[in-house]
Amino acid sequence: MTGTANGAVDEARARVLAELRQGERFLLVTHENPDGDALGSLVAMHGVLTALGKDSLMFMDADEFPLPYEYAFFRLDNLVSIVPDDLDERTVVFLDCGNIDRTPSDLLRNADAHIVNIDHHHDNTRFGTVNLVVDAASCTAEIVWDLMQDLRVDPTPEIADALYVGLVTDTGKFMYENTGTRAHKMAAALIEAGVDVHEIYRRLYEGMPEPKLLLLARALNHVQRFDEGRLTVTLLTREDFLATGAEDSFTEGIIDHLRSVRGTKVAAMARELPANGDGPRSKVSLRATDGGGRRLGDRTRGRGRRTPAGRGLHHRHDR
Ligand SMILES: [Mn+2]
Repeated sequence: MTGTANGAVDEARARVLAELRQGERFLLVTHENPDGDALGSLVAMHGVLTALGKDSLMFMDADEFPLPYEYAFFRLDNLVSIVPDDLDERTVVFLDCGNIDRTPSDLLRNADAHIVNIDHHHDNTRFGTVNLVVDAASCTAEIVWDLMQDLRVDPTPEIADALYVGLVTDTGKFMYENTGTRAHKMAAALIEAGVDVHEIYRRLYEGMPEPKLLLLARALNHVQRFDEGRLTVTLLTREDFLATGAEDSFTEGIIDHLRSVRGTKVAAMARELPANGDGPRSKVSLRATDGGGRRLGDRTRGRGRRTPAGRGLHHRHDR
């Protein structure tokens, strides 16, 4: 990547550029429960490949829909929820996905696919045929932005908006420790390309459904503190979701309230997930406050559908 002394990254970057230039057909993939950077990188890369005249399809599992309300504005033309028959002939581009187990489709996981893995998680398992893992990047959108310069693709309004969503969400509105001059320079360039900053803010952070507020109220009501306040914890049961009408994705951001309480070293939120055929399931999210609120991990417990060990541990900047 420009400005780094890391030869391995530079080499990977050159290989990825060659893959993007030479490939004709692509399938773009991101992690399950996609966040702003996942969706933003996906949509932006799709725009870039389309601008280059390539055949690009975005893949997302049907279970991901409806998307969380804050991301519902993304236009997802050319999105498929079934892995296409010509997978063997497509270059599969993974974006913002630290571990192939975070892919909802078993087919993608098991196939002998030709994979280009573009990510910023430091513990990315490098599962691709080519791996461009830039842990100095604030978000995957920043890596896409960097590649675009060499591919000589100008940001369309749609690409610019998508990149900006990735940038603003993964940097905590430019406040997490991963925010450097590069993030701000990218923001400036995107604003020059036409991003309406306040409009994006409104889409992402206003228009909260009332059930989300009610769920937050319950979560705050259930707060407990342990070890002289070093551990701040809350719990949400199925009853809390049913009574408020909240969806699971409405838990997003609750843990930040716990983390910000003075004296807290670790914040934790446990929640019950809807039972499936295999019985009750729950999930615990953890954040540490040193290092700007590092994500320690999310664990799903029970015999649920997706329970690979350590799931979520690979997301230092995933917030
Ligand atoms: Mn990310």
